[in-house]
Amino acid sequence: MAQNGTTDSGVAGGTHAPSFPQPVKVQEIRHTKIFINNEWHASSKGATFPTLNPATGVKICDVEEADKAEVDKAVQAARAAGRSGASWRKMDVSSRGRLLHKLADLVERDRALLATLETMDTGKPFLQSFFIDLDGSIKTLRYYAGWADKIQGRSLPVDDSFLCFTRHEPVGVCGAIIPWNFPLLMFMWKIAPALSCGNTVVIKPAEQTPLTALHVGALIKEAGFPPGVVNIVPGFGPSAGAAIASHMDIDKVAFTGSTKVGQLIKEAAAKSNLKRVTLELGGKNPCIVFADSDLQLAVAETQKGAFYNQGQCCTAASRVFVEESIYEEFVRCSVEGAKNIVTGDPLDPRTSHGPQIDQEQFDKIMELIESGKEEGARLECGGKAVGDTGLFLQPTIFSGVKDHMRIAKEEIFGPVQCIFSFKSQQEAIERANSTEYGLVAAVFTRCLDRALSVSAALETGTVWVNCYNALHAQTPFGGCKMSGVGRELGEYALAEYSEVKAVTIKLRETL
Ligand code: NAD
Ligand code: NW8
Repeated sequence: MAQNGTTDSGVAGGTHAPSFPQPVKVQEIRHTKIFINNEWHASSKGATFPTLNPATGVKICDVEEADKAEVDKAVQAARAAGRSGASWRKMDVSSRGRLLHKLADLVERDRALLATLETMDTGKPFLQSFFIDLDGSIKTLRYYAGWADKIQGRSLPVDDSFLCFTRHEPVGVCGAIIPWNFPLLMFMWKIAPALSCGNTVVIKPAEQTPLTALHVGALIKEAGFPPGVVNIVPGFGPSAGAAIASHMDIDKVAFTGSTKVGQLIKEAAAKSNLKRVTLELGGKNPCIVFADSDLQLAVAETQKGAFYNQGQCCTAASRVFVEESIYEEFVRCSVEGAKNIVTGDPLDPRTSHGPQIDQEQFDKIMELIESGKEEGARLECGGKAVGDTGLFLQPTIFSGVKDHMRIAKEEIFGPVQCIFSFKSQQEAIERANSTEYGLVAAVFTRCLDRALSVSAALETGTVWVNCYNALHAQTPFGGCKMSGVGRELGEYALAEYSEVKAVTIKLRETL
């Protein structure tokens, strides 16, 4: 399976002693229980669920299953921890920042272990876990640590008889429901801004990937966060997840996952207590490659965009529009690049492409690949399983894709790149925008004016110019249209986790 002997570009190169980090030998998974009030709890109804390694199909361990009863308990703990007078609320705000930095220190200390657990649970290549997921997690914690003592209200001019000012207060108990594609990173994207603003949290990891979140539970306790500030409820969507979305005593819910479940979350929030909702949903993200672009760069970045994390990214570059005059060359170079991707054991440092997360996702992707063939797209490479465990899939490229085909319209969430041809800038923009999604887009061109005008015309929350997946803790991330509601990361995310209170004081006339 792994074409051992070849190395992935850059990271694992070198013939001497390995200079890259190594996975940790995990003898036993230490944290498999429900984390409430800084204590580990068993399921009240005695239920557990297995978490599997998608690279081998072998069970890693069983995890205690949280259900509505545990969510209720977690919400009570979070409510008590966030009450005025509780230590979390009385704490000097810069100490909140210190705690987030301390947590970042502990994540750095356990970096290799966390990267190993992430790779075992998701199948993503170890070096990607180590360098991307862990790096992003640590940066997110440190970025919001820095905000903790800089979240300020304003004083507002009215007239001499009033003093008006705003206070940016915590929203209260924040629920979070996260997916399996970036389990640790999404955990940090949710808890870091929430805690920086002084909230408390009840968070549910995805049932496929609970392990890194639970390890971080132990680190949260070790860092010294007061009990109840963060509570982790591993469990399933329709039970524990739905209990969060419809809870009468949760003030806000942040969700990342499918559009279908996003709709359920917003509906449950509306029907229960009108809790605030932020949603980070899917995408059918367009890239527009103009003939004047750096072709090798455009090929490499769109390829990374399509296949990164086995295509299991909300940001996956699944529609690549290429200007007619360079179309053939672009397809040829893309196919050449795809054939060099090394599929194999995710713990092997040479691997750059691992398995899909589970059988259900694998089958859904294969079905869409079949539909692409049937509808007349040209399969340039891939399209088949690798090896015999069932979950490894070759990087797949379709050319000659037409806008009406299912592969052009539906989110695939797998390693499938669809390449289209276009004639004019206006046509490319219109076709890029003709989707109900609006998460990210990319433009490849050497012309500054074109880059700016096309960026303005694209209906997405992010536009990358001559790059892809360029995420930073400082930069807001989120979707337009059916890709979501609200923004994560950056200063903008603070608004999603604070309630603005206006205080107006009538002054006695003294003049
Ligand atoms: P999902 O939306 O079902 O799962 C995401 C999270 O929501 C998980 O924690 C899950 O337990 C929870 N959940 C599921 N049903 C729920 C409910 N009724 N109420 C509350 N919470 C619920 O996603 P999935 O089934 O794992 O994947 C299906 C598709 O979703 C994928 O093929 C892909 O298109 C999309 N997806 C998107 C992202 C993203 O980052 N935007 C991540 C994962 C999956
Ligand atoms: C937060 C995230 C990042 C970061 C770097 C590189 C490649 C891909 C991703 C990524 C702070 C700092 C850096 C990526 C992550 C999440 C999604 C898609 C791509 N994130 N990165 Cl959903």
